Amino acid sequence: MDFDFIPEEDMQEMNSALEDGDLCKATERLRESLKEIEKATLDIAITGQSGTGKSSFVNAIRGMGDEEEGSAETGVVETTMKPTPYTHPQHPNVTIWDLPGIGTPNFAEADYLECVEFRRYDFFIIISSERFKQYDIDLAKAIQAMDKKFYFVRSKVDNDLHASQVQRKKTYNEENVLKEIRDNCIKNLNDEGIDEPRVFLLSLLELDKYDFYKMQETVDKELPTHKRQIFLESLPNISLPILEKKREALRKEIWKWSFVSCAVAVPYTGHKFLTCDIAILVTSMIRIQKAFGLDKLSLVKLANKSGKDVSELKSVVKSPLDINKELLTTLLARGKTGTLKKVEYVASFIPILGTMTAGGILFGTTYRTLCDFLKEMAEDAARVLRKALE
Ligand SMILES: Nc1nc2c(ncn2[C@@H]2O[C@H](COP(=O)(O)OP(=O)(O)O)[C@@H](O)[C@H]2O)c(=O)[nH]1
Ligand SMILES: [Mg+2]
Repeated sequence: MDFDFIPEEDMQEMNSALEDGDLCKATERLRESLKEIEKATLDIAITGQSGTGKSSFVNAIRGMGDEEEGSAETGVVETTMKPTPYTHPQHPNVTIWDLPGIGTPNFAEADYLECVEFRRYDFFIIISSERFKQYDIDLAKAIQAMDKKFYFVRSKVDNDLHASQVQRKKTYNEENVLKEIRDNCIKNLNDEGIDEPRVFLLSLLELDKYDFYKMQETVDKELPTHKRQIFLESLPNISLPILEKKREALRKEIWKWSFVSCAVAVPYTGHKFLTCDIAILVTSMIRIQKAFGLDKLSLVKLANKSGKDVSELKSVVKSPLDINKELLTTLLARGKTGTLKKVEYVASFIPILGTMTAGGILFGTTYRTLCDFLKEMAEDAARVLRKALE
């Protein structure tokens, strides 16, 4: 997408935010909504019986390898009685909880949800590596009764596919095998009284395959608005469609960041002294960088996980790794030189900002600078992903 214009969707949102023509009120409202998004927390509960892949899921969803420090230990017999929280390394507001299997002998089924303090979770993921058992089904029903959301994950489908490949050398068809597994799971859950269960087939060793994208879309749709952003930003950068999805979600925030950062300047305008609130913009750029896994910590983690040297990954990153005031000032200055760009021209006619053309132009420059930055980051992220998979 080319960012030399402001999309209709943004224009409409902007116009409705500014409807009553009061710049201060509009800015305040935007600030509040940005703050709400920033403060949003996400607590995801992973449950299911021992050995099904819960710990593997916890690691995969946080973009971590099983051997990495701070990862959930996999392949061990369950001994935990208590939910174990795993904070997302780059997004501390996101916590994945590895819950003890409901089938572990120490756990009295009836008390399970109370013991794990079910209220704290935004949604539950119930994992099984075979057919869903009575425990899973009872648990799903209990969660439903508590008015909480849950999704079924059928893990280890890579094993099923492999087995089927060996058994049916001539007639093997991946799509058919997956459909068979999916239909079986759904029928099994239907028979037990769960209507329209959401079942996603995954391999926790290759999270980007099979139903992960579909699962992410479903969860995204069902989350409250202020939690969607953090959910999308924290998804592991494992495939191009996920990167594209993040880019789209972040793009929608850009006009808000630009507006809030520029609004401080408008009342005091006088073309010469017009500046925007740099801190807000630096924070949003850091957020973009983190979402795409291009901060130093994420790159080191990815290097470890993919067995590449971090310098190799960095070699395909074209944008600067250090985001600070100086960088932003340079980018804004670069954006300001030359003739008025279409985006600035359009922005200078945004009613409330357009009353002071300079405010409009400043907004336009900021908006375009962030859009360009986002575009470059998204492209870098795609190159890094390709390199890591090489
Ligand atoms: N092939 C394959 N193995 C898996 C998958 N998920 C987990 N495993 C393996 O199954 C074993 C148990 O996984 P773990 O995450 O410890 O299960 P937990 O007991 O539910 O936490 C480990 O050896 C994992 O590597 C998967 O999707 N595919
Ligand atoms: Mg475990």
